[in-house]
Amino acid sequence: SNINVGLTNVGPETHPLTWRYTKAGKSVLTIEDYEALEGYSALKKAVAMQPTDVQAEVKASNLRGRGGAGFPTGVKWSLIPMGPDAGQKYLVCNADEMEPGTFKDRFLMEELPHQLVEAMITAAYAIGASKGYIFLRGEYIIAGERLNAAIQQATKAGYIGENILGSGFNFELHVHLGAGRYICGEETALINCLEGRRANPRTKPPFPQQAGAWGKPTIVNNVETLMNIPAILLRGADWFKGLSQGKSPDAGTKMYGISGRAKITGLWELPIGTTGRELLYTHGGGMADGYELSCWLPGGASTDFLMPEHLDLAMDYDTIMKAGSRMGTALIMVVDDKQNIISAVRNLEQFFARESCGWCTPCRDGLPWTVKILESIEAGEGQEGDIATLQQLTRFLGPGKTFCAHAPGAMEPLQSALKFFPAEFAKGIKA
Ligand code: L3W
Repeated sequence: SNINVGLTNVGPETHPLTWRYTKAGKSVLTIEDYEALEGYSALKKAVAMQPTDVQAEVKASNLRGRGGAGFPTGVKWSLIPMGPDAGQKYLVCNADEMEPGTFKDRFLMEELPHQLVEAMITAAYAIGASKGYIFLRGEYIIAGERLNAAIQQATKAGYIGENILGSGFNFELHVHLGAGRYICGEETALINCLEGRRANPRTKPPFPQQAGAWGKPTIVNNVETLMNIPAILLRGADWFKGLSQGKSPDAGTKMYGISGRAKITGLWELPIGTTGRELLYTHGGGMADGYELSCWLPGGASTDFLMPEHLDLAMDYDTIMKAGSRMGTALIMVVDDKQNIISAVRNLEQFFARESCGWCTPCRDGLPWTVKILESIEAGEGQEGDIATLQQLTRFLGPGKTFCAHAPGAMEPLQSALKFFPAEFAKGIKA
């Protein structure tokens, strides 16, 4: 992998996600190498427990979804019907990582494919799902090859298939390649795509836990979320809760990252609650020489910009929410003082406009309109009233006005840029 990973001296007691990679000093691709590093021991422990007890341990750990929304994983699992009459259920891993500036799941899958496979078998046991799918971004060729190889090895070793480890539990696992659409990362669009339908989001409720893939109860979890499960089972919920820092109840560690003009860009597994300043200055070495920080996106393109004065906030879900943004994927994008903020926002909105599925009118028509206005402001050709129109669009495309979170997410960088950089927008209006 060409992803720069800043890991030193980490171990299983502090780094549930990446310690095997550091310990091995390289990717852990074969089942032998993985088993030599406690691999599949969490699954062995889990199948000796009642599925609902596995669920209870995950709920007690306070693990929250790492795809961006931070929904409590144990709560999500507890909404799936259990018992002998529950019928067919599915476990789906959302590996359609396409959030701009986000490359954590790619690293985890490429370097530690067995950890995701073990996590999925364990999670499937806990929720009683006999079929699992890894919905993988189509461009993630290496991850696909390594996951398929890991699934083959795990099947040969008896961890996948019939009567796993004598527990009576049966499970099959498949990698399903996406075709390169951002909207497939929205869980209901993902489910439609998996079924071979057009990837439009579905209305919620019903949530997938009640009616997901092929109308059956389905749990959709992000790659990073799932890859915490083996360590939670091996070391316990209290240990996991003790890994985070800061005041929030958020538990565990997080893959944090940096892109943009920092000295060092890449990925770090750090305690949840690490500040933006520690991330950027201690791990990223600060801004590149000759550049100053203008603003930053805390977690992908669909979050609100924060300013340098927000760097001392703990990067956890609630603290960043209170500051007016969202932690999202926690891979920050830094914008420097030489970058035209209008061009940066136009670039993001072009991405969102291109990736709209076109299902609902505000998103399909509102995003290209947003881009058109931003292009004219960028060119210094903005008309009187354009800024007010952009403000209005942030409301018309905001939460509750569209079928899914795509357009509201797209409005986050725009609304915050309008708030923090009014003079830059005004400069683009023709006198
Ligand atoms: C049962 C309820 N379940 C919510 C479940 C829901 C879903 C999860 C989150 O994603 C995020 C955004 C960006 N009963 C429930 C319930 N759930 N209420 O919880 O749901 P929600 O609606 O909060 O968020 P969402 O619409 O699923 C939006 C992030 O996704 N994003 C892109 C991320 C991209 C990547 C990537 O490329 N790796 O992660 C774009 O917006 O951060 O927070 O499972 O069913 N009452």
